[in-house]
Amino acid sequence: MLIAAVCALTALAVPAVAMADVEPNDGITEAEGPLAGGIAYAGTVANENDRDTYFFYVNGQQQIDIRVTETGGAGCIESRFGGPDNEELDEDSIFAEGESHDFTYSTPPGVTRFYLEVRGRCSSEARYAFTISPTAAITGGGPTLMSNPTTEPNENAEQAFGPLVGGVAYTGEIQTQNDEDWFKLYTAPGTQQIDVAYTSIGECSPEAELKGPGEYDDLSNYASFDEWQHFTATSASASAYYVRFTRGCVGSRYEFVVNPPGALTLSPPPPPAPPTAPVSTPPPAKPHRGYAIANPGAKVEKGNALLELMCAGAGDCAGTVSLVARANGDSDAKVFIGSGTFALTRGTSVVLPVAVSKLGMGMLHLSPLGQVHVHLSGHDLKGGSLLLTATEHHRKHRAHHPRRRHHHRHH
Ligand SMILES: [Ca+2]
Ligand SMILES: [Ca+2]
Ligand SMILES: [Ca+2]
Repeated sequence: MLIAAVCALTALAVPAVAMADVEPNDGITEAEGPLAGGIAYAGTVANENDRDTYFFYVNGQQQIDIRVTETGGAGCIESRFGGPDNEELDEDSIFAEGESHDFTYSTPPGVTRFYLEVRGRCSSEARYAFTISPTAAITGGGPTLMSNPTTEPNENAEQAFGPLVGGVAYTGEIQTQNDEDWFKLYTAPGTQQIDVAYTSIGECSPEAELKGPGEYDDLSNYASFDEWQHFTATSASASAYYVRFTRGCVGSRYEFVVNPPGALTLSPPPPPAPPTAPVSTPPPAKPHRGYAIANPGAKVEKGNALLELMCAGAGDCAGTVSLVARANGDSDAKVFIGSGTFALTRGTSVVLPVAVSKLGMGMLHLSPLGQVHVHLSGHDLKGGSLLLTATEHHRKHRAHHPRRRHHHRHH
């Protein structure tokens, strides 16, 4: 028991020591990790051109401390603490010989990735060590992805490299002043959320673009050096997307990853379906409340008119029909101008004489079941025969608008 207690005390007081700094680890696309908590990592920067990049994952809301110590080399290091995309959270560029600096941070809920970078400041070698605590706050997570070089030519959509696989890191380079690097990816059927993470590896950044299937889907931005940026898009159905890198300067390199893997497929989207004829499923029979005269320029006059009814629905049609008019200038007052009864089997038609006793714009009222096509004709009609078509209530506005025009003409 005593031995166990002593061991536990020793484990607390003296953290395990691990050699880190396995080159290449220069930047986020080569970052070393994921690191563990409570371990003293040690490394060396060769000169001012060397930087060592590490990453680790924190589980949940924690108050973490990353203590970086200069351990040899006349204070020739600087260090930087980065967030999930290596955006800078804090930096310390002043390390005296043997000095330590603590990066402290309250982490958000969930599992979050953080980066730590140590850079050389002198032409000579410098050594450092660092420890992340508390130990229990640090959790596991995905490794740095292997970079997959892409091939030329890929100058346009037809030549685009791909289809890309999700969760794979692709790299490329702008090799000439007019080099364009195109990549294509296919989204899986259904609604898919895609994320394109991209970064510039060199100091000279190319422009990145995500081109979607829609006219306004294109996103573009300059890639940032050693920092992940993202394009996010919602694909409503299986579609082709393109990622393009252009501009920048000759020699600018980039890396990008599309996620999640399940949102992508290697199968191209089906060709756009030809316009399909409206499906002829007959609507259920329902009472027709009213029909407006479609031709607003025509007008019923006094006398006998002929009303042709065709039973065009799925079933038989029967009932009574009244032709009413709306009094001049008062859209609510209705004046009865004629009526008839009918009984039709499906697909047949009948012509009913309608006595027109009042003038006005026609409004046909039916009280039957069944879908009825109505045709009104006769020598007493001005402007020829009237085709009366079914008008639902929500189309009122359309039926009224021409009437206003009509009235204006007569004022
Ligand atoms: Ca390095
Ligand atoms: Ca290229
Ligand atoms: Ca190219």
